[in-house]
Formats: sequence, structure tokens, C-alpha cells
Amino acid sequence: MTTANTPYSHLATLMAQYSEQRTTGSVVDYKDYASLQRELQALDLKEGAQDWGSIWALVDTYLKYSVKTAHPQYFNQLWAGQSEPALVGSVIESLANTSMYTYEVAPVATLIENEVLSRFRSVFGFASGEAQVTTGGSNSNYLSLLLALHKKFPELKQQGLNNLPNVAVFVSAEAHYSMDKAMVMSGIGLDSLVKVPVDETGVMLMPELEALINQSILDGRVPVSIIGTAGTTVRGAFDNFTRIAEIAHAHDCWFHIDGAWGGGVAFSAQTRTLLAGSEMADSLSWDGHKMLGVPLMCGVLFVREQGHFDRVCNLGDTSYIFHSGAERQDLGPYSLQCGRRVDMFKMWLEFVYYGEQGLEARINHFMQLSELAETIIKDEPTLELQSTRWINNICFRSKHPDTINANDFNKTVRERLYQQGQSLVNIAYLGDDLTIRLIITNKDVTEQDIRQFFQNWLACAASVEEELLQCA
Ligand code: ABU
Repeated sequence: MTTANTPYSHLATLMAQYSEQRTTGSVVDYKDYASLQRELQALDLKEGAQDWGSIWALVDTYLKYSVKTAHPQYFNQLWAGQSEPALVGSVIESLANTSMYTYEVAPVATLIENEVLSRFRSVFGFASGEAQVTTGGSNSNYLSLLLALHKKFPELKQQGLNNLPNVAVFVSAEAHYSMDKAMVMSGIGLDSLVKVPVDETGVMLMPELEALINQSILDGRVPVSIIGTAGTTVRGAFDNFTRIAEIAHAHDCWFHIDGAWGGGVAFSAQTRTLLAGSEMADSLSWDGHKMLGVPLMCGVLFVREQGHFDRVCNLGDTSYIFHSGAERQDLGPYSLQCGRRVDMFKMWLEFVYYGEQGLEARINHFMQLSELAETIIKDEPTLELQSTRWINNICFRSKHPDTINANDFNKTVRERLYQQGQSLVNIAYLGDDLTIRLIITNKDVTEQDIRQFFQNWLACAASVEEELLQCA
């Protein structure tokens, strides 16, 4: 087989074509579940025939019906876009197919991971601490809870939960749902999770936090961890980290920050102040695949003091695998995983290509576009901003005639835009009110794209309103 007709040459062509197409046309060629199932069945795949025709037909269908997450009208998630250097890193990492546990099998990847994490520890104010790559924010939040529990109760490692007192963990009522999962996975249970009310901008209320801690102590619970959020999932709110640090210190509690989304503000001088006090946290989650836009996954957990990963993750008879004995040469003993992808390679290529200045400009670009979106909403009488804008989350909705249910109305507009392939933007709830959560985090999105989004939204809202009023 010559190079010209190997699957790899076809793959290279296809990648180039898809990279062009994914930013143009419709955001999605929408089909409902049953119709898409029929399309896949119609492919008539020859299983076991070792036939490249079947493979490419399947790949084409996969791409044809995938949502174009790099499209400039894709605002649905806390990640979007495509960055070429990082994409190259992601592909090459798969091509070399190594695993991040030993220096022996991953020599260059180990050096790169150590270098990238060391640079980022400084960016996030954890220069003398440690950092570990995770599978993403949920996993980082879970790992941080384990570190907190094991610090507080060293006997946990040997005895498990048997002799543990009742504990309490405190999070914002608007924290990410991974906190609930972490409680279940760690075995301390949902009853130990205390959700602290927030103010009208989404910030955890400090007097309520203190009152709930005191009540927990009266109820016989030991406070273990307070979790602040840097950039809540819906509003993008930032908690008061300086105050949380003081409260955590007073109660001998671990202080964790979920910065999976908003931690990205650390890369810009304009936005970094939102993280004031975060350097006093015991740990901080951050995802490079969110605001920095490298391909999924690229999660990191930073810890202020060294030794915590080793205490929780370095276990069992590993003599068959870890032979180096040198600190941070075999990276497996610091991780919850065994086999692990080289997620920092793509991050490194992105960092090398754009530099700190390029990344800073990217964050500033998101904030500028978000300001524009906010202005458009405020200037348009039929739209309303539903929460103070902190960063590049914008929560808004269309106003509505009294005879129409606001939640149903806005949901219908959003779904119609999706099914017509015009845009994809998410919904969430602020209390009982549905909100449209617009996330601007694709580095290639322009002012014109933002204006286009609102033009499409308003046109669709007008036609949905007309239909609903006719039915009413
Ligand atoms: N941690 C994943 C959040 C996903 C999203 O809200 O877009």
C-alpha cells in the first residue's frame, strides 16, 4: 500500500475539509432520534469485512450529523471552537498512543506535562504546590474532596468510613452538580452536603455560610471542606475567596475552588482580579478545554501544598510498573487513573503557538464580545438581562405578552433555532425562571456573529410569538 491510498491520506483530506465546513452552513443538520437511527441503518455496514468503504461511510455520517461545535453560532456549552495547534497536539497524541504513567513509556510527554503544570501553577498562584491532570472539572472536584477528607482524617486510608464522624461540606446553591456526585462517590453521602444560598448575582452569602457551619457543628457534624466557585456554570459568578479562606481557616476546613470554567480569567490582567484570594485556597480545579479552547479533555487540579496526591493516589503493589523511584518522573502514583492520555501535549502546543499574550488577548476578546451582547440586550426593548454579567456567560430572555408562558416561549425559540440549524444556545433555570445561557468562548467568533445571533433570535421570537398568540 502506498502512502497515497492509505487510510491516513484520506483522513488528512477529510480533516482539512471538515475543518472548513464546521464553521459554515448550519450549526447542525438536525434529525430526531428515530430518523437518525434510520440513516445509520441505511448505511448497510459490512461488519467484519475489513472494508474501508463502510468505515468512511460511517465517518461521513458521523460528521454530517454532528453538531458543529466550532461554528460561530454555537454558544451552548462552556467550550467551543477549534484551535489548530491544539488540534494537531490532540491528533499526534492519539497517533503516538502513549500513557501518562511512567517516564519509561512516555519520556517526552512526562517532561512536557511537568513543564506545563509548573508554568500553570505559577499562573494560578500555586507556585510552591503541586498539580495533577484529571479527566475534567467533575473529577478534579471529586479528587479535591478526597484530599480534604484524607487530610482531616488520616485513618480513613486504612479504616475507610467505619470510624468517621458525621461530616459537612459546604457549597454554593449554584455550584456545579459534580459536587453532589463527589459526595456519593466518596461515600459520605448527600446528607453531608450543605448548599449555601446566593445573592441576586449568584455569589455565595457569607453570613449564611457561617451560620450553616455553626448549625452543622451544633448538629454534631465536622466541617471538612468549603467549596467556592470561580465562574458558576449558569451565571459565571465568582465567590468571595478572601472571606471563604478566613472562614475555612477559622474552622480548620479545606478550601477548594471550582474554577473549571472561570479559572481561565487568570490569563488576563483585565479579569484576573476576579480570582483575588484564590491563592489562599487549598485546591483549585481548572479545565484548559473550557475558556482556553483546546480540545476536550484538559483538566487540572492545583493544590497549594505538596504531598496530597501521593497520600491519596499512591497505593498498592506497583512494583510491576513504576520503576523510576524519582519524584515526578513516573506520574502514575499522583493520579486517580492508571492509563491516562497525554492531555497536556495539546495544551503545550497551544501555549507555545500563542504565548501568554495570545491567550490573554483571547480572554479579553471574549469579554469584549460579551459586553457587546449585554449592550444589545439592554438596548432591545423585547429582551431582558436576567442576571448581572460577570464574565462571558450572558443570561437573558425575550419578554413576552401576558397570555404566553415565558418559560415555554423562550424554550420554543431556542429549540426552533437549534432544529433549523441557525444557532445552539443553552437554557438553564434561575429559580423558577428559564434563562437563555449564552456562552461566548470560541476564539473565532466576531462582533458580526454576535449581532447575527441576536438578529436570528429576534426574528424567531417574533414568529413564535405570532403563532402562540394565534393559538391562545
Ligand atoms: N462542566 C461541564 C459544564 C458543561 C456546560 O455547562 O457547558
